[in-house]
Amino acid sequence: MLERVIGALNKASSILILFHESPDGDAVASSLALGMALEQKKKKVDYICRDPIPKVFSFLPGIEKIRKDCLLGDYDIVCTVDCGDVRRTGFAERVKEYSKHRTLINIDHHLKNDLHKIATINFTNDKVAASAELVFEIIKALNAKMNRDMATLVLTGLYTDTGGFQHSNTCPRVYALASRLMSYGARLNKISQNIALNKRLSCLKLWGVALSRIKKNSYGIVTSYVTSADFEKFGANLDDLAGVVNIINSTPNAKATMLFAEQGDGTIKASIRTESNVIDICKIARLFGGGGHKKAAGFTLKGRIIDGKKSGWSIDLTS
Ligand SMILES: [Mn+2]
Repeated sequence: MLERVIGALNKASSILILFHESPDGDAVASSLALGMALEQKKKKVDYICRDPIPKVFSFLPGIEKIRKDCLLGDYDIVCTVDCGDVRRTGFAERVKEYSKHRTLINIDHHLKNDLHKIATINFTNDKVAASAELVFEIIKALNAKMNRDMATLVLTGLYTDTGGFQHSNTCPRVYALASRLMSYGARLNKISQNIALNKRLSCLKLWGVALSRIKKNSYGIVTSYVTSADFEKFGANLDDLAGVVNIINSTPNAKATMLFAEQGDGTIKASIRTESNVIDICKIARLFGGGGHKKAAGFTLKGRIIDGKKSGWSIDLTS
């Protein structure tokens, strides 16, 4: 499949790179790395994402190039990166239409999904830790020169999707690639400074609330929640919540962790994590119309959180 991807990219003169809504580090950084390699090959490259890019990623080289919208038809190729599902591209109808007549390349490490069915070429592998690993292979096969910025971008994807090399998808291959990227000059220190450290005060206070509400039931399922009122109280936003679910999941003997957050628009975002090899939480997320990976997934519900204080909390799905 790699040869087909390279063949198509070499022939194209303009390429649109599209990555998933509520973007994470892997989506943003892998897309920018791929684009940088293609720009080196004198291609016209644009980047789109439906949602705003979280501020923690502002240090990434090329971040200012990402746009909110554009006409897909203007490009010879559309590459979707890390999307998981056509719905998550944020432009489902347009991507479906585009794929009927033009070349759609799907680069992803999520399990086979509907994007898989409509793409002209799939360069996918759900055994790798991050889309960044796949993008690295493409960059190499394009014979692009791996510079410091590109290496930093690929390493950012690897870093974020392995939770800073802590999740169970961190394997010898991941470390070997990280080592290679650092030998190209990738700035690991800058990545960890920006992503893991340097938390805003509002973010830490929000985490405090989420952590204080941890409950573990008799099945070993750990839950917590944050409400719109919490976000308002601390001047925090949804981006600030990223990462705390992993800390909650460090509860001893937790089978799985679920964090519910009101998004302020009448919906609740649920993030699920597990370190167990026998539970596939992506299947749970899919039951609710969401998706993700075996060990990190999520979904969205319509409703609101009722904070019952002493009597506990619940989710009201009727509102
Ligand atoms: Mn990813």
